[in-house]
Amino acid sequence: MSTDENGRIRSWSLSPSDSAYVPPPGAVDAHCHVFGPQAEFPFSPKAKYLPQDAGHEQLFALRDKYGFARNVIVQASCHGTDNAATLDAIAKSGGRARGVAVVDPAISDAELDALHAGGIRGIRFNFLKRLVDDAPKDKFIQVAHRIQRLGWHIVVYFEADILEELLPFFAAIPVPIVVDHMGRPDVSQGPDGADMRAFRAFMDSREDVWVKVTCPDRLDAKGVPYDDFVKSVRPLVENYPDRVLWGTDWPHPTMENNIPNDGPLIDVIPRIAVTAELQQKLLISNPMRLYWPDEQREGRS
Ligand code: 0GY
Repeated sequence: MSTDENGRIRSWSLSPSDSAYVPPPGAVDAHCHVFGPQAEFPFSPKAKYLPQDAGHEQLFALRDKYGFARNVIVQASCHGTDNAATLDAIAKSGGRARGVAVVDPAISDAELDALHAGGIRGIRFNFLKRLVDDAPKDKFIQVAHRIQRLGWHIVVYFEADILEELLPFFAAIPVPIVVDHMGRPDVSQGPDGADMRAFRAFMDSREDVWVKVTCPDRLDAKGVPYDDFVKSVRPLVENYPDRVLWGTDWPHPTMENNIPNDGPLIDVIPRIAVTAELQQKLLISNPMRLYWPDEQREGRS
């Protein structure tokens, strides 16, 4: 584990290799985070991990290295409900980043409006016990109703073993639902395994469920070149081409014991989205529809 003198962990590679795959112009990294810098944006006292700084400059350097055009910055649990680091990164992106916030359910409408002005387009509900202390479903549903007027969506992070128990909660969400990392299926089961079948049933239950086909490093225990992930996920991209999103997950929170190399992660893209058309949807038109609908309507992307 890479820990600094203050006990802060590093979960990202300092020298990621080049990727063979080059994304098409306008590609969006629709799941990434910023950490700090701590001196400016302190971590939450409730944070379950204490990372080294991974700020917007590093994120935008990674974006440029791999040929992405835009980022969707998802508030990480280590910053709790203080979205200042995410908002600062968005503000410094020159219009090339938008974000997903984590909020106290008691947030006011005026505060929600301010988040919208700062580039936030969704709220994240995290159900992973190792990352958050509680996930109050009743309050989450109230917030989901209150963001409807803003045209936002909900991002949910959960593990496959609680998908069924969450179905009534999802049914009460009145806005689109975006699922992080496919709800963490066991990809070694293959595309027809129990986890993927249950997830597809959820995708089929309503047309406004979207999915991030992300994190081979978290989901494929066999590692690079992530063949199990590719085998399980390619059919999902082909069956739901208009509802899939992709992201680097940089700086790979909590992966300090198995730090991924970003190059091989990016090289998974053309193996799960095997045509130029699928890649265009996955990397450009789908994330633009969710995060930059204003520019989509004007025909810019
Ligand atoms: C991810 C995954 C993780 C962490 C967080 O907010 C977070 O801290 O999302 C994880 O540890 O699985 O999407 O970044």
